[in-house]
Amino acid sequence: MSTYVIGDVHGCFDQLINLLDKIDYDSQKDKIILTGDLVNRGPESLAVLNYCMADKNITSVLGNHDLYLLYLMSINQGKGELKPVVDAENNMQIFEWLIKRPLLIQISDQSNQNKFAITHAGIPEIWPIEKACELAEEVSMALTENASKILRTMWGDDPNAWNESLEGNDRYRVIINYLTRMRFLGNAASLDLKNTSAKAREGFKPWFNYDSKSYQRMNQYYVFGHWASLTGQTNNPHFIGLDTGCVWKDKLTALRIDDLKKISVQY
Ligand SMILES: [Mn+2]
Repeated sequence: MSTYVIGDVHGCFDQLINLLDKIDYDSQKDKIILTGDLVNRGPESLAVLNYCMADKNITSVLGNHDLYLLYLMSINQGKGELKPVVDAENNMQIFEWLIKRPLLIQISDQSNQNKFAITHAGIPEIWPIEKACELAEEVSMALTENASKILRTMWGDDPNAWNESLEGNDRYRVIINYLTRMRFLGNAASLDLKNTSAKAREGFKPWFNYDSKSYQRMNQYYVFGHWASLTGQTNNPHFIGLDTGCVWKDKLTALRIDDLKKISVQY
């Protein structure tokens, strides 16, 4: 029995199947957790969703493109590569499955030595794991209770930093932006959401440049996707980037959590 985390698939169904073949995935024994962005940009978003929904041992955290799809579905408006999903016969079933995916999954390996916090974009250092879990859960509850309102009001870059006193839509929006869109952070964990490159602008640094004491103390790993231009390079073994640019004709990558081995297939 193995657990694998797989990076952003973005509708690249053939590459997902190739990777599952390569790791010898056994749906009776193994588990798969995707880092989100199952859909959009690539050619076969609907096939990816149908495949994942049909297998109870496959799940995902929500990515920004998954949330965008949920938004389009909530207003019944198909666009680009997402049109076949919005118009699909089983679109209600897809919506119900996707909206129930969490924003954060924390798991342990079999020996219970190492812990893995899986999100689409990452977790800012200002939130200890427990706090991040609470906030992710708070958004999930709100999405369950009032999906269309949250999906309509979550767009935008403001507020640009966390503040405990935030409430309502601003609070949900900033939590979603940290967990699904973050790359660089500045002072007081302010988000730079405009820069999608791998190079920080002045005054900012990658979110995973944690104070070294805080990441080494526990056997805690942070696993994320989203940042394709990093090509998986964080220069810190506790922060594992798995978006290796499959949709940009590069690689799709899986991490086996028990031995931290990475396995990739080329587009
Ligand atoms: Mn993303």
